[in-house]
Amino acid sequence: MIRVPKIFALVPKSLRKIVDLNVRCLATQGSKESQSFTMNMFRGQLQTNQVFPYPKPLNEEQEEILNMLVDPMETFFKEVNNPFKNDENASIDKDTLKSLWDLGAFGIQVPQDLGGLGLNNTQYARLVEIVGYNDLGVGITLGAHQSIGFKGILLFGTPEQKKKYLPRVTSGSVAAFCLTEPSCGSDAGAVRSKAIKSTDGSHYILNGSKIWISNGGLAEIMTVFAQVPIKDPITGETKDKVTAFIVERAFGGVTNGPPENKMGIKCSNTTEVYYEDVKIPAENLLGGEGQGFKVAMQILNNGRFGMGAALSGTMQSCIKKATEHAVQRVQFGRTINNYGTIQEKLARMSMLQYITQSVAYMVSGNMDTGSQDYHLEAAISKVFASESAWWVCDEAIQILGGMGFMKATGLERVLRDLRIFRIFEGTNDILRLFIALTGIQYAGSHLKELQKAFKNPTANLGLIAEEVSRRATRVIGLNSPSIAHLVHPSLADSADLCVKSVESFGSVIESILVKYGKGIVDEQFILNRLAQAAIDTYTMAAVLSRASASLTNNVSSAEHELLMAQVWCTEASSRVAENLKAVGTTKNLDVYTKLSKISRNICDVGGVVQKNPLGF
Ligand code: MYA
Repeated sequence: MIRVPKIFALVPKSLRKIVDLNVRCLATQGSKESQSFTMNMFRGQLQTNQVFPYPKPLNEEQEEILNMLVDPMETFFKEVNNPFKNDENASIDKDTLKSLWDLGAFGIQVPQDLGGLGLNNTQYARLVEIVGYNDLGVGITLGAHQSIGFKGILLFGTPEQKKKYLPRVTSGSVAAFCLTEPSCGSDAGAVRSKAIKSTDGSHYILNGSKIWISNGGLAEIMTVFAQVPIKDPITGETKDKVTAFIVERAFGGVTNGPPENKMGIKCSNTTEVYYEDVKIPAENLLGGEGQGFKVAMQILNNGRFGMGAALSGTMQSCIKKATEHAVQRVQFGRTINNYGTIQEKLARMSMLQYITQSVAYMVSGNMDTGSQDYHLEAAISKVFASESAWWVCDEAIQILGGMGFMKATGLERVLRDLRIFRIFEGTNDILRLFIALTGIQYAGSHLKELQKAFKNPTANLGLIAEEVSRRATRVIGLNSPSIAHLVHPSLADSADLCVKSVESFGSVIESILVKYGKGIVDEQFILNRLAQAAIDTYTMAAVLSRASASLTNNVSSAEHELLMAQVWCTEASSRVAENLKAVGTTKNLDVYTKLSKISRNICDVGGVVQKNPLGF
């Protein structure tokens, strides 16, 4: 009989008889091995394949093609588009839209033989970065069309659907993504629109309505999500399941409300859309009956890096305005860029832009080289970009002072435009939970396997030995995993900070799983802190990778990038430690309980509970 090694004792008893780890989570990764850095971080493991070296997915020809498109795009924004006018009119005029169609900007990723530019995600990222630099309202018109509007046809369309619709969406027919309803916002599965299949199976009849649909008043072609009653072939039970359809306005019965009066991205068109007895041919089913929820999620996952790319452009333009002001504005005898207060602002603004851009191109690069495991990183890209851009624009306004508050400077419009980015395409709050729960599920599945292995240790010695050795190195601190060989030598210390964050992540997740089991899904105070720690850790890895590549290739800004990467890793690793501590200490748990109680009190009385201090 093979003896189980004594080192077995290194695995805590609690883990050997792990509590119910059937964590019901938001995602599906199961126990499949993931290449995602973030997913593996939840197991305390370093998976660096998608992080190091920094992706460089374009060959010379692709770079050349991209360069040929960059100039006309920049010229369009300099000479044709007027963001002030677009905002003022709350629309984009016909000539401006026509120029965008002529540029091919509505079909960036559609294959060339179907009328598009045939670009990959990285090339798309570069072009939308220019869009984000100049006009986010135009960006949403373009993004709602291709990032989500017809993305489903690109990803899931049959060859016939692609052949029929892609040439149209590149030559004048606007597309829209129609998911949201009054009852269905963050809860994407709560769609009420209904499509009933005809008895001969030739078509569906769709009824329902959608709200806040970008391009809703312009779209000729829509990806629409509706419930379809589906009979289970085994149980015979009929259940409604979300299903995706390609719907043409020309089918009849499709109407829309007036353009919504919004805070920002005013020139983009947002309306309600109504479907009344719309007859959809059965061949317009997208991705199969009952597959609509996954189709929607995949479309959203696939488009999220675009927001990161666009917003890195927006931040760049805010930083430019703030810098131009800071170097010429004299106060107290010196230009204000000489003061530490302004220096810290500019440095932090620039770091956030650097990280946002590094993450966006890392995700697009991974997607272009065939990764399927990019969902958490895409969510991080969206969350990080939208929060950073808001902060950067706000600080730019602060640096400009009174000037920043004036419409003419253009920053107030950008700030208004930016506000929605933390809300749509998955609110940042929902995406934080998605990141944390998906990661936890992945870690949980591993622990579950381990739990099974311990039931029959002799048959699973390999798995157990590997785990035991991992734990031994963690406990003893010897031969800790390292990424020193993957980063430039000047970043070795910063890389250690990143590794430490990953390692502590693993042990914290394990103890959380042991403590809460499946109940973790309801612990949102904890989940938010874990998500924040994951965001900080992944962004550390992304900047380490990019700065290392710049240093190795002697890029002219390499020393500047080194400074930003070092500062980011120092500060982010401290935040990770703080957040990981905050999920376990009695003091913090007590704070969450109290916060929850404060909120309940507020809801009980319908607002602020206390009176004015003078009793008024
Ligand atoms: S469009 C509207 C955006 N709306 C949303 O994003 C909705 C957010 N809600 C959700 O994402 C989901 O409902 C959540 C799931 C995450 C809350 N990837 O029972 P479940 C799987 C892959 O846990 P729920 C807009 O804003 C899951 O594993 N799979 O689901 C316009 C499970 O699978 P299985 C996923 O509790 C903006 C199944 O689905 C994912 O309901 C315009 C059910 O899971 C996922 N992410 O909650 C922007 N999630 O059954 C314009 C779940 O196999 C573009 N699953 O276990 C701008 C572009 C930028 C500018 C560009 C310039 C050009």
